Amino acid sequence: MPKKKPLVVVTRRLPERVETRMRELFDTELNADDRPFGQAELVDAVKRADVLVPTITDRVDASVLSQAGPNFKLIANFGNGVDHIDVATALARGITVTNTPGVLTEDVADMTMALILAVPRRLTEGATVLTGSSEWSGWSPTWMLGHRIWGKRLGIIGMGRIGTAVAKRAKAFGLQIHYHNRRRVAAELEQALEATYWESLDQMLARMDIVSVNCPHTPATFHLLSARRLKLLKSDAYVVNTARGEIIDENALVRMIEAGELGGAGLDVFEREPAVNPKLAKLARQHKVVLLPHMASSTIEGRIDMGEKVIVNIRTFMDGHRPPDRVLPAML
Ligand code: 8YV
Repeated sequence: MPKKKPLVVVTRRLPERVETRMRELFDTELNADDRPFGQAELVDAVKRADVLVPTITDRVDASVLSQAGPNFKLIANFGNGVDHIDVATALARGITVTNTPGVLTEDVADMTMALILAVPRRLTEGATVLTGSSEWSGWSPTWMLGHRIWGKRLGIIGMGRIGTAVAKRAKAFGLQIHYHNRRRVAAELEQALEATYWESLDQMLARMDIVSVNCPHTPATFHLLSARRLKLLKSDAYVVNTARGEIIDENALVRMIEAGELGGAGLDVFEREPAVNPKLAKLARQHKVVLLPHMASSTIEGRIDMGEKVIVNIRTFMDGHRPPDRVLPAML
């Protein structure tokens, strides 16, 4: 008798090519209308399935995991960050967790550069001039002046894959690279980037013109940029976040920008997604911040690559081998 295909529940719509391949390989349940799963639907899925393919819009918490059925053995996350999954509980229950690292690095780094430029160079403000109700009065030497980023100090928090990809781009833009990371990176990489390592995040923050958040959200990085740390920044410093909203104390950030104690921010992620603090939206209308709706990794090529990683992880696991992108306790 042929081996029974695993039941794989996918919580959101994925690119067609990925869904087609998953249907060929597995007994796949897709989410045709793309409505996010509630907790009851997640529980129903883990009770019946062998594999769950969630995304950041699912909360795979201890309560969901405690109701998993006997066949449920793998969470093959569609995404890099796993802060929406209680990984410790999953591992304790013998459930393997995988993610999709590497394939969205360059796309996220590109959008991080876009946000690094956006506020200093008044990008969104300028773009609205030609689509607004009044006509453009024309160029003048003192009009629409921003600040150059060339020669400024960029402090990268989290020098992993994405942080490094940001550093490479930023160096080419003439920024001076500084970074804070749990570990110092290899000497060759530091030399190539002409990067300065700061063991003390506090000391780095006090000296930066632009700060980019590129670390994962874990219990250790929740509000890493706390009200106290934000106060260490120069009053014209500018904060960019394409990682997770929870890493910055968003209320403190808003208060400081409103009070003119910080230059501004470029944010792709928010503390209570998809809700966005109305005060941030107001600051965006004043062009003090640029807000994007969590789209730093949103390329069709990237989503297909992510889907392929999910498929490889499921197949390897089902063949009885270690999947390539296992999330390990040391990564939490
Ligand atoms: C994805 C992300 O869009 O992969 C991540 O961690 O933050 C995003 O870029 C999303 O998480 C997909 O689940």
